[in-house]
Amino acid sequence: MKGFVFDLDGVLADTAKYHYIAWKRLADEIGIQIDEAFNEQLKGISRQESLERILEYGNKAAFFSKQETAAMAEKKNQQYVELLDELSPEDALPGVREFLASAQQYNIPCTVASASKSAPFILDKLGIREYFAGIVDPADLTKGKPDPEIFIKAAQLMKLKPNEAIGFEDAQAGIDGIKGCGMYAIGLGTSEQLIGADRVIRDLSEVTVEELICL
Ligand code: G16
Ligand code: MG
Repeated sequence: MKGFVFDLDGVLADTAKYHYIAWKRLADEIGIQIDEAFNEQLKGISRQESLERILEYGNKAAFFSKQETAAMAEKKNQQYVELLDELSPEDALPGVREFLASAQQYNIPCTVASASKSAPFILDKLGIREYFAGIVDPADLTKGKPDPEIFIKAAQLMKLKPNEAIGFEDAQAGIDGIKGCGMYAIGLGTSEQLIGADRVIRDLSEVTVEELICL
């Protein structure tokens, strides 16, 4: 294995809680009740598609125009970005910094495959952006996760074929995308939640660069 591809939310940092707070505020305003169980379905899913899922869940999709939903998505994002201001280097999940520093020592490139348009800002806040050879721009994608496109692009940024890299993901949509291009998938979570992952771990402190490059 010659490179690592990282999802952001749920792998490098727990930003899902901020997405949830911002979506819940918006959903409350339009009279839709969402809870944390529903929020699981939004992990790894783009902003626009997340909003569509919320509106469908509340049977309100037909009530809003394209302009209105665009304004709602923008409002949610403003709230989300305000909440991100709290992020600091201590918010990197367990093992993240150590793993990235070790990959750098072994000269193994790392890239980010996140659906979030705020990925560069978050990596700066966490103080880990310097470890990445590239970040896939979700604006360049024709399809979001579970389509493999984002993971193929992440491998290309390292000049690798997908099957020469390992992808880390916490969402089923992401595992499906990784496996859809023949990449080795490490899921962060439990094997009941992450069907099809080649290996499941709790967090990055459970693996070493040394063992993974030998796969
Ligand atoms: C993350 C989150 C999703 C979010 C998406 C887009 O994906 O898991 O809940 O909707 O990014 O974020 P933004 O609205 O900031 O563009 P990932 O791929 O990092 O897990
Ligand atoms: Mg994720």
